[in-house]
Amino acid sequence: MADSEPRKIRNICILAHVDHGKTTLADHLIASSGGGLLHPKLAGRLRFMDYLDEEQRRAITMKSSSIALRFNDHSINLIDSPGHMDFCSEVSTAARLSDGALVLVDAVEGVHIQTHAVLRQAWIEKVSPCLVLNKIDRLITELKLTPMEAYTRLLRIVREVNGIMSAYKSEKYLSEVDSILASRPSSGEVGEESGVEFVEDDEEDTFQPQKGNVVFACALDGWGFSVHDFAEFYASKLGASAAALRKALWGPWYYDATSKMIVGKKGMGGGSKARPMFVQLVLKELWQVYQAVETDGKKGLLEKVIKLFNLNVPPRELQNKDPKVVLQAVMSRWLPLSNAILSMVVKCMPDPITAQAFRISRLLPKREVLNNGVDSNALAEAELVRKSVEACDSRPEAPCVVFVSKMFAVPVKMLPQRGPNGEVLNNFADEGEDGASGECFLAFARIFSGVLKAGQRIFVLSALYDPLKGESMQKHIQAVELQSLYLMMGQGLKFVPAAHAGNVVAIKGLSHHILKSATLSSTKNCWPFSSMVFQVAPTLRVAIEPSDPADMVALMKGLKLLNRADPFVEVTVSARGEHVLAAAGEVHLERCIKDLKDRFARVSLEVSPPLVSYKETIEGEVSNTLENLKSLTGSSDYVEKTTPNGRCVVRVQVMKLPPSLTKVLDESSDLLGDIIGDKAGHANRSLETQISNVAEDENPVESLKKRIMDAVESDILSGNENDKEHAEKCKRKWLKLLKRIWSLGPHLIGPNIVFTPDPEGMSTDGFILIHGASHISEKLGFADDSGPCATADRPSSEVTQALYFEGERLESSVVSGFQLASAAGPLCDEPMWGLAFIVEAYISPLTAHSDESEISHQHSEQYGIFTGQVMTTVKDACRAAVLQKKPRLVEAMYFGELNTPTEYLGPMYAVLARRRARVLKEEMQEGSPLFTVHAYVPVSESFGFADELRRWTSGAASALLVLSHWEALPEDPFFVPKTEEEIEEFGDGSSVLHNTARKLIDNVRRRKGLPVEEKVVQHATKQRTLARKV
Ligand SMILES: Nc1nc2c(ncn2[C@@H]2O[C@H](COP(=O)(O)OP(=O)(O)OP(=O)(O)O)[C@@H](O)[C@H]2O)c(=O)[nH]1
Ligand SMILES: [Mg+2]
Repeated sequence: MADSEPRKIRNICILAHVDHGKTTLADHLIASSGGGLLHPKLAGRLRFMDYLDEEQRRAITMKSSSIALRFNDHSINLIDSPGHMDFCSEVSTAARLSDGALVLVDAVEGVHIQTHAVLRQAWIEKVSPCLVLNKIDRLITELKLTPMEAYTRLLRIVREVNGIMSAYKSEKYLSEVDSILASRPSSGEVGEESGVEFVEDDEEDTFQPQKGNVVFACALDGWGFSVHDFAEFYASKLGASAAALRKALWGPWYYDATSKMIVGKKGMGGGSKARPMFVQLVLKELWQVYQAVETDGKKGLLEKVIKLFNLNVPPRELQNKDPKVVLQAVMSRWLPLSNAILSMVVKCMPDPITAQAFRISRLLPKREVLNNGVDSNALAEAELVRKSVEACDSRPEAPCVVFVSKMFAVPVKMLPQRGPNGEVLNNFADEGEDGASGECFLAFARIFSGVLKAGQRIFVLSALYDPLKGESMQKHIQAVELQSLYLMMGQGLKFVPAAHAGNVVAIKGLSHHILKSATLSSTKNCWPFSSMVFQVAPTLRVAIEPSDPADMVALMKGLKLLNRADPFVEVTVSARGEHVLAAAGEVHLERCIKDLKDRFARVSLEVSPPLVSYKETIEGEVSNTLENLKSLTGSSDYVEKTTPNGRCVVRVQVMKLPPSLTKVLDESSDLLGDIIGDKAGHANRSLETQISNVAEDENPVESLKKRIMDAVESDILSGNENDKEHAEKCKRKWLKLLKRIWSLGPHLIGPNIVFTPDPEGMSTDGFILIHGASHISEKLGFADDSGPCATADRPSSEVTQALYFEGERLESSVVSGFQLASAAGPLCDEPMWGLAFIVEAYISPLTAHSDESEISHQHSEQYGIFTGQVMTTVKDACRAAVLQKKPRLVEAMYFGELNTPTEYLGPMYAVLARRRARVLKEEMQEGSPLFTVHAYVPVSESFGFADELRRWTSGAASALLVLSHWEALPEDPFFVPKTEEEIEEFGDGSSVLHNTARKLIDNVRRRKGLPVEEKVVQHATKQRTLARKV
């Protein structure tokens, strides 16, 4: 099978929203064309492709897997994919290996959020889609629609899906989410451009039933048809041309029985109750069969249909007492599902040769190479390789190019034990640690050019490989000898000695060379395929440890295997030494843990509650910038701390940065790292790709400076719309401040700033001020030459000079103190967010009452310690300053899109309210009974959200969450009710339950082992009450 002629191959995947019937459909295709793997009687119930226990138990697909089918003389590699959000990375891996996609839509549920996502994925990967409108039976039996109503509904779904496709085509697509999250309004230019394209591309719908690329199906009962199937039938029956019927069986066309003509609406005459041909000739017949089976008295109708369509149904099946069996017996013979689907696949989907010519620009985009200094032979060969991928050259002498879209684990015992000639294969060889764990890793791959053979030597190229860079690329290329090749039959594997271009296979022998995905090539002179696009990032993090510490090694090994087996999991070790597992969502996480426990680590585990990150900030009246600035530069409002040896006094003031500035700093951390880290050459290169709105020739430093200025200015303007003078004053003050940026934190690039102290606040009483240096301002281009010169006013006495010298050396301690503080705030040791500090550190000379030699000894000894003292004191002072200025907790927010039928709106709002969600907008979806609600949901409240929503709405509501932004909780974590009203409203402060911020902080502190103030004894009465209840 693996050596079919490329023109006779189709590589396809099934994509859809969760539960729209992908795996059920696959069952029918396997039953009819899978070479006896599945008995037709079990089709639709077995869910053959869901072979993992967890998939069967939960009844959802969790991974994409492939099966080779045979239809007429065609080989069809079918990949079933999961529809659940958590596994959307598997959709990317499936789409990459396919040329065509069957996009399913449940006729009752209509287009859902994952339908959008999979259409987008297909579009990005240049996969040709066909539409399957599934679960048509539900329109008859559940919604009890008339054929006409059903037609209107189907029409609307087809239109909607076409609308989505045309939006992608015109590149005008900006999802709701994107537009809300986009920080900058799109410029007029872009709008105009796409407007032009939009007009151009309005031409043709992607999905047109009359073209045969839409199938109407009921995967459960095993039937389906395209309008072409009916056209053939009616052509002979009505004596019309099949071609005319194909066009007229969808859309506003009517059959005039008297004149035997196909006419438009007008031709039917006003007032007539005419129905479009699709309703009259197609849907009506279907409805009749369903009704005939349901109501005993109408058996005659059934016979009429059997006769009309000349069906051969065994009487035994017709007499069955179960109406479902009768229905399936008739329908699957009348309109066999697999026939309808597979003929559409063969007819409307491209073979690998056609497809690769079209997909090449996505798979291997053309590289612009400047022809100077590169190895021209290498370049020429790489071009040739690209050409042979484009042509899907399957000759043995063509370069062999393969793409591996994921690695997956199978138990070793599942591998075929015997080769094609009956020889026993040694499956344990060369698998090392994997062999010992009973798991073997296979690559899920497609051959794009040449012939791949078992035992062949091949190069594994990582995504960063560049054939023109020679020696420096060594770490991105490895030479490997492949072991075996298999044809995938769902869970089963069939040994094949070789496979030609255009086929999908599993490869053994790459487990130690590929982690997630890679390109394989028989020559070094080949560019790696472009990376796949994933819809979400793994964001749900938990810490994992073995229940028995002795099992640590097993756990680490297990994590390594899991990381390899799952394309989307991330395993890291946190700063505190915990093993952190990141998954895409709760269902994904649960499966990972189960896999770890049962397959990869085989030890019992402890899993922490999800680790949620927070930030810490202060409450700041953003609108009152000038006041803020005054409080920062005025000298009264500071926290003062002294080092233990009394030689250094630290005064710290803190203020909240304008939110827009915080955002710019946060978003530009990579860029700042490049600028600050002095990696100038590198910076220039990486910047253009980072910030898309930077014009090519614009200096990235300049543009960042401008963004910072714009952020500050917009903030000033929004706060002082009416007071120009005030605004000017603020701006001048800010400009001055921006010349004094000493450092950013945490990690030197975070969204917090420490400014150098005001040089005018001068040294007194023998104490001198550590000036600091505005390094960052200089690097960002803010400082100018006229800035204050710190050395100008230096007194010249020897002692003071030594002191100045010491002060300069202590500057780094001050910065380190600030770094420590900004990395761990006072509330719960989480990083600070959007704060500006001014640190004034004064040092005094050593008191000279000992003799000289002792001083110098003491001096040097204490100096070592002194830097540490200064650092700690600065850190403590910064943290204390934050505590004094109304500290607030900042939490991450999801943007959520929820869909629900109107009747469940109430329960859905209840769930949202319990989760502290903020509703942004709600609207009725046009032409459907669904309501769409947009809301912000705190990440900390999102765990179990989907489950709760499902429970409360009987599964009718669905939600999609994407990470959006950081937001400060307005609540004061230290709020204690004082006035009578407050006590009445919030209690006497004995319970922290009302205080969400406090609760969250305490949770983090407990997790980190920090002291938590729990008023256990203080409120003993409360405890007694509790005790009595128990
Ligand atoms: N009424 C009706 N139910 C169907 C039809 N097709 C599938 N179902 C049911 O829909 C449910 C989901 O079917 P699956 O095939 O598992 O759906 P899926 O798209 O593979 O789901 P995921 O892989 O988890 O995304 C099952 O209970 C099926 O029996 C249909 O045509 N009509
Ligand atoms: Mg499925």
